[in-house]
Amino acid sequence: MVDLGKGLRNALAKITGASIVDEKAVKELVKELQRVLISNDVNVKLVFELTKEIEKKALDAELLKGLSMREHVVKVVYEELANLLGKDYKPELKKQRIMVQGLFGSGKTTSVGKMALFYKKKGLSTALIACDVERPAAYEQLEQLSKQVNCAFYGIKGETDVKKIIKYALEKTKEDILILDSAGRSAFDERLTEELKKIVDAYNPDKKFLVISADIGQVAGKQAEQFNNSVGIDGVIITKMDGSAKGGGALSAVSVSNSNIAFIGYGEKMEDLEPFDSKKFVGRLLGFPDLETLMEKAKTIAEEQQMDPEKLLEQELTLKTFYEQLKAAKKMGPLGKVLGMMGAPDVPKEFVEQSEGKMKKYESVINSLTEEEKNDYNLLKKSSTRIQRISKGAGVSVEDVKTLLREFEKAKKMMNLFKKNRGMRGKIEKMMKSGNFKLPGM
Ligand SMILES: Nc1nc2c(ncn2[C@@H]2O[C@H](COP(=O)(O)OP(=O)(O)OP(=O)(O)O)[C@@H](O)[C@H]2O)c(=O)[nH]1
Ligand SMILES: [Mg+2]
Repeated sequence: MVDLGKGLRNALAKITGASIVDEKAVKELVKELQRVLISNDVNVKLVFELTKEIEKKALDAELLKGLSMREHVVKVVYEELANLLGKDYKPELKKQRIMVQGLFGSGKTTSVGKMALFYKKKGLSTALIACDVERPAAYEQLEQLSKQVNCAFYGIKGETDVKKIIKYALEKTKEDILILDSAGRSAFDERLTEELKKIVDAYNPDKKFLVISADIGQVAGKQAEQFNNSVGIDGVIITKMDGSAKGGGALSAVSVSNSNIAFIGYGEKMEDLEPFDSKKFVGRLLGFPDLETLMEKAKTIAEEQQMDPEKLLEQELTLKTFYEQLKAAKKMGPLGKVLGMMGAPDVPKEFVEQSEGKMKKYESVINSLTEEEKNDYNLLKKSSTRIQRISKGAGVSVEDVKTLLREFEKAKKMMNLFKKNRGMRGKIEKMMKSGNFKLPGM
């Protein structure tokens, strides 16, 4: 089974890599998306509705508005996926009472600790209340977590009456955010409903969150309904989104069950929790955290830097303009994301880091050049004294300077070749217009 994010990125890479984006390419993309989503446990009916919508909008020229066909298609996929996942959650930063409910091992206690840390980081005082009166070591587990995130803790060891514990906690607490941990069950039943009702009566919570583990997939929708019909829920926390191929199923099922996703847990550490933000979530799945911003940037930078192939080819390539072009690419954000957007999925981390490091070195080298040298590369070509001087001035090795010069030479040769060879020029222009070109040496 393909990992959801990777599958989606690969599907999109086909579009960004296609020489022309037409109806056929869109249909192929749609087919691929269906395959990826279904193999990731998303409801089949939902998948077909979604992909129908994507196909319709992708082929609707009216929506193009200043984007290339390629950008437009990527944007449609991104927006429709975000739509599928439902509303965002914006946690209110004010005094409130929160409680969690859910089945055994769904991640309730962990999520309680994570939320405490989340609100603490926002500057609110937080306290945990131990109301899991079923599991023997539940009290100690929560107390331990409270120490770990450094917040208040209320509980009565050995007490089995949740009302007594809540009364005690409410009398003592002065904190802004109260978060109550409750007991799980192996399955939803009457006894659990009774216990939850007692808690709700005594505690009068502002937020009742249901905690569901992502690895149960589409069953998540049914669970959300069951709990909602019991004491009601104000949102769902989906845990274990890390390393679960069924995550897509859980997410989509919850959002169509009329429940909103409140938080996503994606690891065992206390930091691994985020309020649900559908666009951010999809952006991350697709490999670019903020696709809209990135697209905006890519567009304005292309305009600013005249990355129009015609103009690029007219411009004399000097060390200075070469660096300007590299910088333009860098401005778009971490290289990995830019390359991702240009159709290279899952760029290896080492490659990205190396290139970022290389850019810093290039920058120092360029800054150590005289104006003369910037405009006339031949001055450097055979002068080892100049190269020595630059290496010292830039604080990089002689080899680094030579590498930059080699790459520049390559770029220059390439440019000259394009200018001479009309056929080749046509090809490269197409490639550049498609946004699918590589900068030399990167
Ligand atoms: N990988 C991963 N593990 C998680 C996540 N959330 C919780 N866990 C792990 O899941 C296990 C169960 O978590 P708990 O928080 O104890 O679950 P619970 O719902 O309180 O369980 P009971 O109290 O027994 O009903 C623990 O080993 C947690 O570390 C998550 O987002 N990602
Ligand atoms: Mg627990």
